[in-house]
Amino acid sequence: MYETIKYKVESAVAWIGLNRPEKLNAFTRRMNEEIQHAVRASEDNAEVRAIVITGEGRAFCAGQDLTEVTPETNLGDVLLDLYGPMIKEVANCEKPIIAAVNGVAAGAGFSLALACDFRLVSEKASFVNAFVNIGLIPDCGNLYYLTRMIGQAKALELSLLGEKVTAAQAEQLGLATKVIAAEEWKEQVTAFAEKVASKPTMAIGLIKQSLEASYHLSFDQYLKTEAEGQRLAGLTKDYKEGVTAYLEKRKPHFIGQ
Ligand code: LHQ
Repeated sequence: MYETIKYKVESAVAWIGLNRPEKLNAFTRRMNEEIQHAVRASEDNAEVRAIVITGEGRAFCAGQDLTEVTPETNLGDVLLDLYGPMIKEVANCEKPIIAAVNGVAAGAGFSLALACDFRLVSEKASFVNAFVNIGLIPDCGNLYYLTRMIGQAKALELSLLGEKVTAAQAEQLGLATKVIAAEEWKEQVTAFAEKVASKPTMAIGLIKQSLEASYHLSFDQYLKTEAEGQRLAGLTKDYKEGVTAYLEKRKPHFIGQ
């Protein structure tokens, strides 16, 4: 069914592989829609408790396929109609999403990685805020995330210069959850994803919502939101299991409910 991505679910992990390797997995309309669809399908599938987005071949994603835009393309409309819904699907996903950045992530490909909850970064990978190199501005929430993650000065530096940031630099900046050696890539990404998938999935969704809410609310409003989140977390089976396991001095076995 998918033409531009690979999709599979294995051991509670949904794997989304951007699959246009000859074009460094650059976004087409179709790929954009398929990512959105696959994230939604993963969200709706109770079996899935973690999602990994990665790239086939040597790149993660080179951003918009520049052979697909014409001078007549209204870029604002493309963002509102196509990229916005895709990036919101990722950003608002209640399940944990991991960007497994296997190679270069440029332009909207960088933004996609930023919208995920974790960035596992291959030592061969790099990030390029390439927009300025073609006379555009960072999009798909890029600056929203970048300023929060690495601060205004560095966010501006990356955005105004459009230069390659290596995996080691990304780690120093705080962009990388972990940098992984090329020969250990597959097994470490799988182990990390399965670890995340074994956590209390409902609590993870509520933690993500709570953190996002903190940016928009007064402290008083935030405390109310937090209390509601905790009320819901307290109703889950995983909470009961967590406390029981703690008292019984054993490792909890969470089921994501
Ligand atoms: C590509 C691309 C590409 C097509 C490599 N398109 N072919 C959203 C709304 C609507 C419109 C506007 O934009 C946006 C958001 C955006 O994402 S704008 C930013 C778009 N992306 C870029 O500007 C990045 C352009 N690419 C690069 O800067 C480099 O290719 C990177 C840094 C990604 C990789 O560099 P290298 O590793 O040196 O590879 P390369 O440059 O040799 O690329 C390999 C091939 O892939 C090459 O084709 P060829 O036929 O010569 O082998 C490139 O033309 C092609 N390619 N990116 N975005």
